Amino acid sequence: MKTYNLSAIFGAAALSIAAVSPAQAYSWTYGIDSFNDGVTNGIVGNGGTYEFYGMAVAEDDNNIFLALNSNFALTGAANSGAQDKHIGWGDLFLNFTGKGYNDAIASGEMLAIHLAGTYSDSGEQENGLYKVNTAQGVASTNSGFNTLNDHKNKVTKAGKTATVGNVDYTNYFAMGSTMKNVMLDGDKIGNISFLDTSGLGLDFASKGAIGSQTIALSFSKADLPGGLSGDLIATIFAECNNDGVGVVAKVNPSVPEPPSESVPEPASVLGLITIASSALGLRRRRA
Ligand SMILES: [Ca+2]
Ligand SMILES: [Ca+2]
Ligand SMILES: [Ca+2]
Repeated sequence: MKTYNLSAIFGAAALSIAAVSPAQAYSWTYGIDSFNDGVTNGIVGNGGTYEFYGMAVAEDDNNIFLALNSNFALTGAANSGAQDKHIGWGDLFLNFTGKGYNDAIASGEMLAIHLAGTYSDSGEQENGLYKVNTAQGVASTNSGFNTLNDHKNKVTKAGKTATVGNVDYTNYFAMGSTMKNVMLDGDKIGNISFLDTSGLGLDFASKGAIGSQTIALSFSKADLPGGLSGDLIATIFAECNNDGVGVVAKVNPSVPEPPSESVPEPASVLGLITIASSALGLRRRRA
C-alpha cells in the first residue's frame, strides 16, 4: 500500500498556524497588594472577607488578560450596614492616559470593566468593557470609607500599611475626595470572558497572595479605542473601599499587523490542502 507523508505536505502550513496561535501560559505582571489593609467588620488586616491580595495583567496578540486574587467572591457579600444589604465589587478602571485617575475620568478617556453583573451598585449592570462617561463613589451607602484618606488612616492607626497593588496611589487618586469606585454611566464597547484560572500560568501564591478567590477575565484589543499608549494603570475597589488593588503594567493595546513573512499566501495554503485532499483520496481508494 502506498502511503503519503502528510506531515511533510502540511509542514509549512502547520508551522505558520503555530506561530499565530495564542500561548496557553501567559507572562503576567503582578501588582501585589498589602496583605493586611482589608477592613472586615471594623477589623484591619485579619484575612477577612474584604482582603485583596493582588491583581495581574497579561496579553497575547489579540487579547488583554486581567486576574484578581482576594477573599472577596465575584458575587460580593451580604452586609447589614449597606443600604442594599450587600457589598459588591466596584468597577475595574483602566487608564491608558498617563493622567491621574479623576483627570482621566473628567477628560472622557477612562475605560472600565464591569464584572459583577447585577451584584453591583454600578450604573452599568451588564458585564463588559466600557468607555466611562461619568463615575461615582458608592462607599457612603455601603457602610464604607468615602475617601481613600479615611481608609488609609484606619489602616495606619491599626499599625498596618495600606496600598493599592503596585500603584503609587497616594499621588494617583484624589485622596481626600469621594473615591469614584463605579461607573455612573458608560458606553459599552466590548465583551469580557471569564476564564478558567488553571493553565494560564497564573501564580499568585508564589508572590504570597493567598486569597481564596481568583477571578480571571479577558477582552479583545480590537474593542479598545485607537491611539492608546502602552502604559496601563488598572485599579478596582470594593463598593465600600474596605480594600482596593491595582497594577501598573506595559501592554500593547493595538492588534499587531500580521507578520507578512511567516504567513503563507492564501493561494499556497489552498494548494497544500488540494494536494493533501488528493493524496487522501488516492489513499482511500487504494486501501
Ligand atoms: Ca489588601
Ligand atoms: Ca451595595
Ligand atoms: Ca489595598
